[in-house]
Amino acid sequence: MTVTITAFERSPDRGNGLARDMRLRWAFEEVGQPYEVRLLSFKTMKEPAHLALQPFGQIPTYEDGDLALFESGAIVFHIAERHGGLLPDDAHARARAITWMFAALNTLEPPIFDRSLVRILERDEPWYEQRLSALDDVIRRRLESLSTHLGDADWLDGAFSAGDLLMVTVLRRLQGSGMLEERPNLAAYVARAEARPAYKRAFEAQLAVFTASSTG
Ligand SMILES: N[C@@H](CCC(=O)N[C@@H](CS)C(=O)NCC(=O)O)C(=O)O
Repeated sequence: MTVTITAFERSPDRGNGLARDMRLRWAFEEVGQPYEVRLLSFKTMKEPAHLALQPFGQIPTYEDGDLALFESGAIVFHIAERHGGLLPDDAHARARAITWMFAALNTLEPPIFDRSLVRILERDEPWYEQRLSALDDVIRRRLESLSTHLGDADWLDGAFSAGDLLMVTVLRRLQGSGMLEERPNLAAYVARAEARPAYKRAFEAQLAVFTASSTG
């Protein structure tokens, strides 16, 4: 049975690969697992059938037979556990890679995602500049620490792992802000990940959805 995930019928990021289905697509491509995609409108995402799969009415979800999952990090972890290639075999190295998965989603993603939301939703508010500047300060501190950890290495801990996959999907949201470029090793880290054939296949697949929705 083929695994099915859900994604936006029309992604608000206009095919830039920032929606969280990109993480799943990339993980599937890295491990060589075929998948199908069910596209959802914003309206459909809030209806009972989807809420039964994703209690918060969001994408992505994952269905494999009678197993249904939500939360992109949990799904990437599930994919990585079921297939070789995204988590090391050595128990300690594996635990460290999982730690980086959590670091991406718990330490880096919250201020970076908040920054995106503030820029969209709070631009006309009197506190906008102050709030953006406070978030930028937090993000810069996080990036400095990450940059120091990464140093000259290609990946966060040895071979490319699910930790890198999630971290890069989070960092990509900063492209265009100038903040990644302030840390050349982080900009190179993201570029290195984006050059992976699996990443490119995943990106093209989600872009094709946006292109079809714009021309259809
Ligand atoms: N923590 C969740 C976040 C899911 C999420 O925010 N999904 C976004 C798309 S990337 C969404 O569905 N937004 C529409 C909405 O919240 O109504 C995950 O990682 O899966």
